[in-house]
Amino acid sequence: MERRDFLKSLTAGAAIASLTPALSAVSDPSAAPDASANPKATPNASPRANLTAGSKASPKPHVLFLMADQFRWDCMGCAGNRVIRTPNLDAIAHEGVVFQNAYSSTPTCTPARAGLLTGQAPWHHGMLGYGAVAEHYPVEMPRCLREAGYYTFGVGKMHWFPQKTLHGFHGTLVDESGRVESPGFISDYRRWFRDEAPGQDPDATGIGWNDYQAGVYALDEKLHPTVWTAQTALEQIRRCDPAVPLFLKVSFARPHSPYDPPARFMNLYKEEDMPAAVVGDWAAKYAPHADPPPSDAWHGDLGEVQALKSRRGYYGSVSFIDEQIGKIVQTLKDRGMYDNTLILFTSDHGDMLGDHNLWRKSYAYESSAHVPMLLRWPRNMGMEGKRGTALPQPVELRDLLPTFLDAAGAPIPKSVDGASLLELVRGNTAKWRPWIDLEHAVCYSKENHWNALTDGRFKYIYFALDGSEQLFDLRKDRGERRDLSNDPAYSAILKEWRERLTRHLAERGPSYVVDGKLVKGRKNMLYGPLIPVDEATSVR
Ligand SMILES: [Ca+2]
Repeated sequence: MERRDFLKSLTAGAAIASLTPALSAVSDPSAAPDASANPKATPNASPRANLTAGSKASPKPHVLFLMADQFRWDCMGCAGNRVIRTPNLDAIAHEGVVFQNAYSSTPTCTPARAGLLTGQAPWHHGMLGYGAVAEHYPVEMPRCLREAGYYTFGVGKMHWFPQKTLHGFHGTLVDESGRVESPGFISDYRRWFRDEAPGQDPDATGIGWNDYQAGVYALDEKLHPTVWTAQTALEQIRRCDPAVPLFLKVSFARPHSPYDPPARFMNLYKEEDMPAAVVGDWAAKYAPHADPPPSDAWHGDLGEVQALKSRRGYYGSVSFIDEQIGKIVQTLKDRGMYDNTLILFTSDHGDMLGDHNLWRKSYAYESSAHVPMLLRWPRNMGMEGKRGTALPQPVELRDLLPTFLDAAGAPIPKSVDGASLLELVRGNTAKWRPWIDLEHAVCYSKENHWNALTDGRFKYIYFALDGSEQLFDLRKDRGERRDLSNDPAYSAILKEWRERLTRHLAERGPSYVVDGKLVKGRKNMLYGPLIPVDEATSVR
């Protein structure tokens, strides 16, 4: 199968059952917003907003922000993948749009989440690689929605520091995948697990947080963090006041490893049906590995069979999340809120899964930096003719905050670099950015330190250590099998993109650009000068 045959994707929508909107809002006087989704869990909550129930329907659309961690752009039926089963994500695409060229500018967890929080480009929010998200930014997504009159709640993986930071949410219930980075921190999921399954080990499956191995979840699936995240979210929907606009962020910690779906999802797939890893004509240098390879290897040709095994567990994890997203959407319908809800689905980055002999993320390549992006808007916004279509413009995580504020009818702060995706749905494409910037500070190895640009047609990558370059023609070669940087037929295109990157980086000064040329061998910079400094803790 040509799994990257993306442009034909939305014909898959023909198989999707039509979604009948609920016509009347349910008024439930006992359903006032309540931060405590689970009676056994204590939400990380700041003082409650003064929420006054008015008419039955919220005057502003509810916003459901769905994200998953390390979710590849091509692992959805609506992205043209003929193997994976994602009927609920496909239904969102059928009712909305797929952004065909959506990227995470800095494709690891924390800098990607800084872009989501602030609506800014990496240089402007200040995280150029995998560091710690600042405790406060002048403009933050949950705070902006709260100030726009929303009840704001976050569920699942935030990956913020300190780990109970709210960034303006009225409350959160978090699952931090076992990470303990703040003194005494216990995630709400782990606290719940301890009460729900006393004496059991939440990590009993035995696969690490960055491992390439896959395995069936060892415990009852109702204990799995994917179920906990969805259940906690839908309890918020059941308890909320539909008259008050709701901003609900639901952030799944999977399909990030461990690739540990329950057996019924692992058994949806066979190894022989999995797409093989794609290996470019330039990628042999990443094939060698220690023997045996470390369980969390970032590179290495671990064999065709291992790539298929990893993919089977990953695909099972994706379909498991898809099922749970279906339950969240159904709860919105049951409460009569669906018709008036904007839904956005994305991820912080992808997962190489052995492509180009690489694993995990932080690379400029499609499997790592290209992310899924689906947007479904409420009925009363119109634009019916755009539903079920795909849009080619380059979009990025910085565009989410202005999209939500646009839907809320709230002003977009001047500091925001992103733009509302609804403008593209409206057909206002003339002023959209022609390309998007990507980058990552040193990660795993000093060679993995790069800047890149792409418009979804071409991708240019500049490696800071030695000044080497790569150029890919994504229209002909979405798998990035052939590096064209030394092909004379592409020399003018290469020069054009190099000059674009030079202009883009000029604002950063002589550590990046000297005499109109990109600096080779520049020093690694994890935080830029614009990162907010937390005076209380002197972090950074
Ligand atoms: Ca991540």
